[in-house]
Amino acid sequence: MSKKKEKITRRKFVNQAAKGYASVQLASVLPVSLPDTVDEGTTYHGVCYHDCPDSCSWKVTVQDDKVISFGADKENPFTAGKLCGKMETFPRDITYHPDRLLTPLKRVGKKGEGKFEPINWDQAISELGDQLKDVISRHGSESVLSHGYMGTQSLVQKSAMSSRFFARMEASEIAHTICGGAVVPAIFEVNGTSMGVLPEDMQHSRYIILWGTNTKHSNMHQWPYALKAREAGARIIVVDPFVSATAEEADWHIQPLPGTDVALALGMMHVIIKENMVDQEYIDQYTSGFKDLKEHVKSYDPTSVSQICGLPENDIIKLAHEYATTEPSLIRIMVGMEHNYNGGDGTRAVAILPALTGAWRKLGGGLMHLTFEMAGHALNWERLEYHKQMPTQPKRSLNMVQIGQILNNRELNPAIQAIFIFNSNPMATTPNANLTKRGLEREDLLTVVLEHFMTETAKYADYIFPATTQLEHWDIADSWGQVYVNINQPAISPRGEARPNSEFFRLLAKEMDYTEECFQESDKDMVKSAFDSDHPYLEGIDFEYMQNHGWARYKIPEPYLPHAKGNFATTSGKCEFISQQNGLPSYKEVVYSEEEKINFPLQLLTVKKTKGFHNSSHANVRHLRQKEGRPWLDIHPSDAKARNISSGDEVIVYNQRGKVFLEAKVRESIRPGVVCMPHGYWPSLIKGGQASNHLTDDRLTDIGGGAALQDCRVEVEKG
Ligand SMILES: Nc1nc2c(c(=O)[nH]1)N[C@H]1C(S)=C(S)[C@@H](COP(=O)(O)OP(=O)(O)OC[C@H]3O[C@@H](n4cnc5c(=O)[nH]c(N)nc54)[C@H](O)[C@@H]3O)O[C@H]1N2
Ligand SMILES: Nc1nc2c(c(=O)[nH]1)N[C@H]1C(S)=C(S)[C@@H](COP(=O)(O)OP(=O)(O)OC[C@H]3O[C@@H](n4cnc5c(=O)[nH]c(N)nc54)[C@H](O)[C@@H]3O)O[C@H]1N2
Ligand code: SF4
Ligand SMILES: [Mo]
Repeated sequence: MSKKKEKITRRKFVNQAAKGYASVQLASVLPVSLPDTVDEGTTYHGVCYHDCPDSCSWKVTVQDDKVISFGADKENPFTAGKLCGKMETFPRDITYHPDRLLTPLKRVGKKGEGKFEPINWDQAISELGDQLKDVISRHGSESVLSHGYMGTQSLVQKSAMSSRFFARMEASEIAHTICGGAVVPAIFEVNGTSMGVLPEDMQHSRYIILWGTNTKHSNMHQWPYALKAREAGARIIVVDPFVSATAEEADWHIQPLPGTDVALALGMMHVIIKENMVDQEYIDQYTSGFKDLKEHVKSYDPTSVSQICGLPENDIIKLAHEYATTEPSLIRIMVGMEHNYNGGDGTRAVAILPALTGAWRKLGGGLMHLTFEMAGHALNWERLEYHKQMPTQPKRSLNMVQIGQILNNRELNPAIQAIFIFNSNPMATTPNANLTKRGLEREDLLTVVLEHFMTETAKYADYIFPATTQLEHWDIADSWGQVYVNINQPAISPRGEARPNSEFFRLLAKEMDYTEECFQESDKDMVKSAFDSDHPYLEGIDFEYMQNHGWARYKIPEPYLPHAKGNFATTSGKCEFISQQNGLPSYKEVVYSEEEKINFPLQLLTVKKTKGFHNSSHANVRHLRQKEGRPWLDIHPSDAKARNISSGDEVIVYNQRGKVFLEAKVRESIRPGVVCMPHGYWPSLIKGGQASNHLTDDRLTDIGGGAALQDCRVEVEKG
């Protein structure tokens, strides 16, 4: 395979190591001893594959097909010389993990029992092809469900080949709703786009509200821009029902009850409009629906909002004042705020605020959300999403939040008879896991999993195929949190018999007699074709440039002031306060059954707050798990006292769906009536075998069919 190589001499290696580039050297990367000297190696460009806004660039140096150094690409300004803690040791922790799956496996025990025997690729693909043909002939192609998600968000291994395969088959596809399912459509209803203030322009802001996002932790390369702004006089406000790592560092932490953001934003509007702190000219020229909004927010007075949100009235008034009178003001949202029944309307209400005050006029002012549309414009999607041009298409889309219901629903027409799970671990990451388990236990369900590890989900497979990691395959990464594009060059040969997801689908396509040319395209060619684009964002950037540099920042005209003069991407071209589909945003009480209200009085938040895990990824890495310690429950002293619970006690958190054993941490960081546990621990690696999503409900958000994960009621008892 011809890879663009940068020869590295020993001197150069030592120099780079000294500069900190070679942040992880051989001894800590490989389970073998360190040779005395490193004479030379070959350095490759790569990019982090995680579903993370930062999409960091890395460099990896290889000698004799072994990784000898790995670390952040020092030259990428956004990566800023540092990968996060969990990724610094990625080669050792994931690629060379002793438990890595290195051969295809076939189930020999009962479903879920975890008993498998190795099988060779040819045999496994041949058996699978036969079984799949049988399923399709008896139940139709829509009885096959493709359940791929964002375990890698790099485009080739995420979906470029698999989408062709499932389009050709006319299978059912899974709707990707669990992350961004509510915030994205909601923001589009208001602004017609998710694009707003560029990440780097946060440094120009003077009032930054980090609204339901744990920047320091989930978007750590954004945090320095907040600090830069603070050095220049900005205040940093965090709106979060929990004292997150970011809230701890905020100038002001506003701690509303979960799911009440919509009321808080409407309450701010009430004050802003009543006290005439609006930018009337901006409103008149660039927005629609103000008259109705003005009427609507009259009922969201500080007294009423204070009761909904559980906040002092004065805080609501003060926040409205500070926000409306400090320029430029910026609201940063990501995903944290969407995971409740009011998630969509909360997003819409927050998105209206910058238009009301005209914050969009100044650099660093407005809303900062997701940046995926940059790549959407720049790259050649006709090639990347080739499946969209195929004459056959997936016919049915099913909501991943309710995978448990889907697998158990025999009334579906047709019911699901075969499922392909790749880049995802639904037993750990989707709600109501015990229901999913029941579905995956069905003897008549053909389950195929492509994985690096024997996850809780993989245990239920009939066939498991070992997948390559980011060090072993080609790929390309767009980003949803910054404005760089990266390529990923394979640096080492695949370990064992691991193969890229794309190769699995190529082989199976052949077995299924899918003879179309698109199944011949190589991964490298797919990467290449993505840069076959004449969009101005990619001016001077082609595949060759990417081979040499690894990454590129889109050529965005600056200063980037997307809505200084309106220019919204809605059908009216205006910021739409009233959505055509959903009217004005409003607060809705979450409906629980009487039984739930009585038996399960506490609201449980399951939050991605472990530094060492990425969703459920890395939670099987011993040193990271040791750092995180036992999974725990934050509980307020008043709730703990009522249950005779002290810090350090084992507690059982339970509801009608599941039961989880945790260690109590009694602290004020959580509000009375709310408890919080980390999300990400592998159920199989903690006591009792159940984790966060064994408790969560699979109810949907108000907009977009997202996951209302945080609307979850539990009771807690001493264990
Ligand atoms: N270290 C690490 N980084 C990650 C991830 C990871 O697992 N680990 N996951 C990545 C992924 S997939 C994503 S989507 C992003 C998500 O990153 P964020 O958008 O920051 O979302 P979360 O981390 O889910 O939640 C952020 C905060 O929202 C708060 N929150 C919960 N409910 C509410 C509410 O009703 N209102 C408000 N205002 N706040 C609420 C939580 O307490 C939490 O502190 O992070 C990415 N980065
Ligand atoms: N309770 C609760 N649940 C949540 C959340 C929460 O905050 N609370 N957050 C939600 C959010 S925002 C998200 S994005 C989802 C994430 O949900 P998932 O996408 O299921 O995330 P991961 O747990 O990281 O699982 C990804 C799997 O992909 C595998 N993988 C990685 N790279 C590859 C590859 O190249 N090939 C193959 N075949 N496999 C690969 C990894 O080994 C891992 O097991 O979880 C959601 N679930
Ligand atoms: S998980 Fe996020 S912060 Fe960590 S290396 Fe990957 S992209 Fe960077
Ligand atoms: Mo996510």
